[in-house]
Amino acid sequence: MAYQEKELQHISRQFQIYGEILHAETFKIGHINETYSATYDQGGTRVRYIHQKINKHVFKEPPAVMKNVVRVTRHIRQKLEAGDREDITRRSLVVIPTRDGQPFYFNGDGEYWRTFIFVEGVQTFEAVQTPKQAFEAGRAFGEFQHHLVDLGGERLLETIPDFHNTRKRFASLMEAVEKDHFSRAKEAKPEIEFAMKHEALASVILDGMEKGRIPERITHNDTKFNNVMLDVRTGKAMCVVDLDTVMHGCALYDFGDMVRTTTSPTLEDERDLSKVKMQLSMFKKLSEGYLSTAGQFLTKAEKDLIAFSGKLITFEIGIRFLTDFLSGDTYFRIHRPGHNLDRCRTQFKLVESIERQEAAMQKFVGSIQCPSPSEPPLNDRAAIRPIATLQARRRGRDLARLDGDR
Ligand code: GN1
Ligand code: MG
Repeated sequence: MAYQEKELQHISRQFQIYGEILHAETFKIGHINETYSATYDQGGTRVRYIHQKINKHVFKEPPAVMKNVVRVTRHIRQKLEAGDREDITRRSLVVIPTRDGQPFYFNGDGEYWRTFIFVEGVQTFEAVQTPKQAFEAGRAFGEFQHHLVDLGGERLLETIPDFHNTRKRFASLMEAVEKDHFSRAKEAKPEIEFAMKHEALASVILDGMEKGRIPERITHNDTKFNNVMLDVRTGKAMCVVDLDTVMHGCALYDFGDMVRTTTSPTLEDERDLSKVKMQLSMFKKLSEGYLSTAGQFLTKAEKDLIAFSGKLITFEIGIRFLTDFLSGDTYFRIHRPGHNLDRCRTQFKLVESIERQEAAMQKFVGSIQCPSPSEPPLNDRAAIRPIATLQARRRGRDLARLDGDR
């Protein structure tokens, strides 16, 4: 990753930002895109924006990615406005268009850049620290899915084909093992065996969807815990980010990735495997949070596979890391030799831990009371009162104050 100050200044001038750039720094170190935060002087006030270079090797059609992102963020914004929510630009990403009205800038080097409002007063974490954070992550992604249940218009574009097609992911692994271009298969023998032993997992949800038992929905598809921004002051989830893979999928894939990234106290590349475990206390809060918002639209078939989904997605990401290790580390950015193999080992250890506790996890989910479809999610009840009611209440308060003054 190379931050080129001159280049960034040039990029920044292409967007509808009314200010002068003061400085910029590398922001989030994800595995895929390059992200910078930049500070501007705007009429004497400092404001920040996010500039991001889209990884065009991973996202073959960046304009399609941005088309989806604009549709999704606009839809969510309308929902928040209709609900009279406060702090709307901290609750959903806002895409800043270029000076000619495009949601991205395509520079002469064939790179695609985009800009978002910088959400202030929030933080993200690589690993969960408290059960409350797990609850918030679940609630936020459940609300995200809920907002998109009625997204109208044409189908969202598939930004990465077969992204969560676990059968194809498994087939790619087998191909990489067979080719073994980098002679690394011997180093990963136990992991390859583990994957082969668990092959049957790959078909469970796909079969359910193919047979129409599990519905297709609009989902986030990359619900890592570090993609939820938490308010610094209250600890409440404000905004979910990283919307490049929002497309049609299965709600359970999103929940599964939350289990993968919120229930173990470790990072995704922890080398001390004795520390890697699915903590039931975290899972309980995560699923309560998720069902407080998603519980009103999920079907029984989906709810029945909630614990399983954690095992499946952890397995899926594990085989993706393993495939990349065997193929020469071309997809996920690595920071040391063997990094993808370490990441794979951590995932498989977590799969085993989930496996041992799956029955208890599912039993707990069965005991959670979900909100009924007509009922707004628990945390939102006050916030989504009709505007007229809120205005009447405010008027009432003002009158009471006047009465007191008399
Ligand atoms: C990638 O870049 P990041 O961290 O948001 C990947 C996810 C994986 C994740 C594993 C487009 O996400 O699918 O789950 O790494 N994103 C893409 O950490 O492949
Ligand atoms: Mg991502």
